[in-house]
Amino acid sequence: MTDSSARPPAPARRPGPAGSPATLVTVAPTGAESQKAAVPALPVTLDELVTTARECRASGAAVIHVHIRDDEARPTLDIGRLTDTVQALREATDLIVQLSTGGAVTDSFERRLAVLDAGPDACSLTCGSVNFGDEVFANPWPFIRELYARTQELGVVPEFELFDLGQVATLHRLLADLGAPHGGHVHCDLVMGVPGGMPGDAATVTAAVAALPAGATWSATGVGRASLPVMFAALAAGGHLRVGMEDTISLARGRPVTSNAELVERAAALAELALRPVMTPQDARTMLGVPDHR
Ligand code: KMH
Ligand code: ZN
Repeated sequence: MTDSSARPPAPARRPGPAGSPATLVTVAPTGAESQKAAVPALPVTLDELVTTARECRASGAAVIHVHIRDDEARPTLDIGRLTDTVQALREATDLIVQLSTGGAVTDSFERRLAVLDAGPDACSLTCGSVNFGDEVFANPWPFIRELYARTQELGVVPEFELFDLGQVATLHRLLADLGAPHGGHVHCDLVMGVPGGMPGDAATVTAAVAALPAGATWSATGVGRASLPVMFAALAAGGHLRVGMEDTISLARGRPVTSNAELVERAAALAELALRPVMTPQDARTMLGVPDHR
């Protein structure tokens, strides 16, 4: 038997998005790092991507974060392919289509800027450079500023990707310098557990969230074995979730992911258990300030 009068007071809750406790699930199905030969379930063709998008929508995703591949399954930022991909995903689903402007570590700034010409609903926008395994994912201030200004001109809603706490400081600088994003709402994604970036644990989720701009919403993604700790911490702290084979290719030791939908289903089940069921793409559009272009 417990003495409820002896319990400490419940911690103050951060206000939920638009008064809703629902959970936004973003799927990042492909990324630029895994090889198709090593990870056969990775969607790399347009058909595979569209099938994945449909399955993930049915499993609870509201946003798709898109990297594409060429005919040899290598990462590409070919503008024609990106444009076709945006159209195909819009025709097949009502997901919010978010193109990666991060690309692969080898992509030029020019090609990364040109991604916006494919006309997506949204894009990722990383707020600083970070060691990325043995490589560097380069995002110097002038590039960040130019990319952000271009999202404002073209009416693309950015999601601010944050790989460490220094990048949160850069996000504040960006907003102070150039003002609010298209759509008027700041939404961030904490990318945790990249070798060279912030660790994927509950203490770091708490520290990063405390540093975000007032009124911002956020999701979190844990790379590799950080996936589950970050997911539990994000759900507990009122955040949203990004999952997918860009970040996670094993469900557990010796259990490779067999489809992106499997990861979305797991995220949706945990969100349901946390009494924060998944939100629809329509509700996500309202929260993020993303108009429906379809
Ligand atoms: N592939 C990484 C180098 C993004 O999509 O904006 C960068 C990345 C971030 O995946
Ligand atoms: Zn990405």
